[in-house]
Amino acid sequence: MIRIAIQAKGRLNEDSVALLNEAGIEIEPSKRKLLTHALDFPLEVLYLRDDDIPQAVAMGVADIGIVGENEVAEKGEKLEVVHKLGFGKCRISLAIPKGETYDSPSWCNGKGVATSYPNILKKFFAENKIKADIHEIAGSVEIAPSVGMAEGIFDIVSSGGTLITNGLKEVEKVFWSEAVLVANPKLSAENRAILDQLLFRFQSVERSRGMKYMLMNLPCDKVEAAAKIMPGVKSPTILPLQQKGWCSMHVVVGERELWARIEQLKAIGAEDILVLSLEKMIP
Ligand code: PRT
Ligand code: ZN
Repeated sequence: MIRIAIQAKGRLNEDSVALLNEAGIEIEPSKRKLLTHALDFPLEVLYLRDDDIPQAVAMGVADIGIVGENEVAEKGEKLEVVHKLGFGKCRISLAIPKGETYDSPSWCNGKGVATSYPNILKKFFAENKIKADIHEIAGSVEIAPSVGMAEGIFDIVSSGGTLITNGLKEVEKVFWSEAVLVANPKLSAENRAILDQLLFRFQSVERSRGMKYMLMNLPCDKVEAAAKIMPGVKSPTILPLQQKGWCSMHVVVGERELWARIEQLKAIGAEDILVLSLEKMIP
């Protein structure tokens, strides 16, 4: 049995639960409980605040966890980052009142900067040889300049809307983050095997994202040309139609290139094109 720590509520909770579900792992929906069991996989789910996940995994209270790279870097615990998960993308940036002129981090010299990420900020200041005051606050960092608590802020940004609403501008993008799967570096061999299984499922889910399954009819003498346009994963599947001289071609394709490829295929005589959604891709 492996124990995973995920965020109890907040920005990463929904995507973390969805990822487990898509990997075929049903977890009891009750969030009133701190600990729940997966129904058909040797997994327990521990719901925590995101700030507590790095330490919980480092201490072995949980074996693995899903948390933002920002928390991993800030807490500095000894963790193995197993895999990037592609959601919860954001950055930690320096922002200052929009009327200020800024040309380098030296703007911060002698000033106060409010943040929930003092360690990452300390490192940024050290790298840029800045001497400034770090005001650590737990939340609502973006209001610090307007209430006179600090001159600048160092906080998470995703769309940038919150900065604009608070009359601030982003002047340095310092740290890029997304949700990651982390593990205790001293997992038992049994739990390492379960982690590998879980990772394999996560990767299969990722692989199928944005992929479509496509079928079309085309004259058999166009199959070679069509396979050049749509090489598929290994190569296309070709089946004969009952109508002589016609074939059916099946292929997996990325959604982004779909329309361009369809134009090319139609130009060489493909017809009756079907595009279906794809649930899992197992290599
Ligand atoms: O209760 P708990 O401690 O678990 O949650 P929390 O309130 O500390 O964290 P939460 O749920 O807000 O965020 C969890 C994680 O999501 C963060 O640690 C990041 O890894 C990631 N993440 C991704 C974000 C954002 N995007 C984000 N936009 N975390 C916070 N924000 C904030 C941002 O600071 C701003 O105040 O959301 C606001 C909106 O951002 P804009 O730029 O889109 O306006
Ligand atoms: Zn938090």
